[in-house]
Amino acid sequence: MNRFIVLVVGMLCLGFAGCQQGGFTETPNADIPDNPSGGSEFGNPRMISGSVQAATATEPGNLEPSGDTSGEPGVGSGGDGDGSFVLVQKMATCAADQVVLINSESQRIEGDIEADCTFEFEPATDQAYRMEFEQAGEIIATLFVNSSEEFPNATFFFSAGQPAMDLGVINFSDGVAEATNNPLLLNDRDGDGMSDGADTDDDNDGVLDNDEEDCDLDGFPDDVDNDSMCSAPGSFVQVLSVSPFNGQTNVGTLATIKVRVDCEIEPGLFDSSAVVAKRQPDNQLLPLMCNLLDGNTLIECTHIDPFTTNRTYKAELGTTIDCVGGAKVGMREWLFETGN
Ligand SMILES: [Ca+2]
Ligand SMILES: [Ca+2]
Ligand SMILES: [Ca+2]
Ligand SMILES: [Ca+2]
Repeated sequence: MNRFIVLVVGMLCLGFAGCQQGGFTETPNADIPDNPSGGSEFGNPRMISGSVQAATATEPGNLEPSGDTSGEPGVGSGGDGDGSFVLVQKMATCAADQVVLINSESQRIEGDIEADCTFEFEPATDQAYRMEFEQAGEIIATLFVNSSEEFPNATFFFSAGQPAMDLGVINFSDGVAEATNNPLLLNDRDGDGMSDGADTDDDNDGVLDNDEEDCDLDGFPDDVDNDSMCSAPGSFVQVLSVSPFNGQTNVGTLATIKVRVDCEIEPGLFDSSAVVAKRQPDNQLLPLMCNLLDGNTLIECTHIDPFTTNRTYKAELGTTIDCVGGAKVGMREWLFETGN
């Protein structure tokens, strides 16, 4: 009888996601209580779930004559009927096979996307993350959490004390992943009742979200970036953040380059070729046309010729830029990689 109870409990556990961490490779934190719900208090894991687009792949070479019901593949034969063939192997697949969360120290929390294209896992709360999607080990898209805005942002702070985060369906387009349920609307970092998506100062530190500084340009603002190597700006005004961020991969070939600065740029002194893109390693220059936006605090650069696919580019703010009142933005450079 006792054996029977042990067996039943074991079987219940196998069917219960809370007894294990699903397909995720992160070792469960020993501090997490046995209660599989984990609670929603500070530091406990919080569930993230969602699903990715389905895609259909066909496997070439699996041909058999039409009308053949024998189940045997037609090998080299034309089929002795009308000579027509049908493609027998069509595989339903998912647009991505792995979801990865990357924190500001470049640590990865990886998880499988199941055969039905869904995923769910419980990363630690009170950290900033970037979410990327991979197919066969290659990054195919980065989740952008405010892609409709002038300055797209890939990082989001994953706050404690909130219900599970269901991202809904993730759609992919040109290296950009977009969730039907935006993580910014499912987080409230400072717990003031206003979601990060509606709150203009998510961490309530008095600095507006648009003005938070990312000194190493990796997409994680300083105050959530444990790995950041900040230095004093000296006499120069800081570049606050850039897009694509330093180290971004799978960047679209027509992506605009954006630079947010900590001053109002003097439009009369602004040079529309102030930012340049150089393909690596040959330094071939791609001409950019830059304009000022957002109260002259945002430089946006477009280009008619596309970036070369699958190459590293160096973006350069190659000259100092004059601000209203006489301050100057210092020179900066950073790298990103294009996709297919
Ligand atoms: Ca808030
Ligand atoms: Ca906000
Ligand atoms: Ca703030
Ligand atoms: Ca940073």
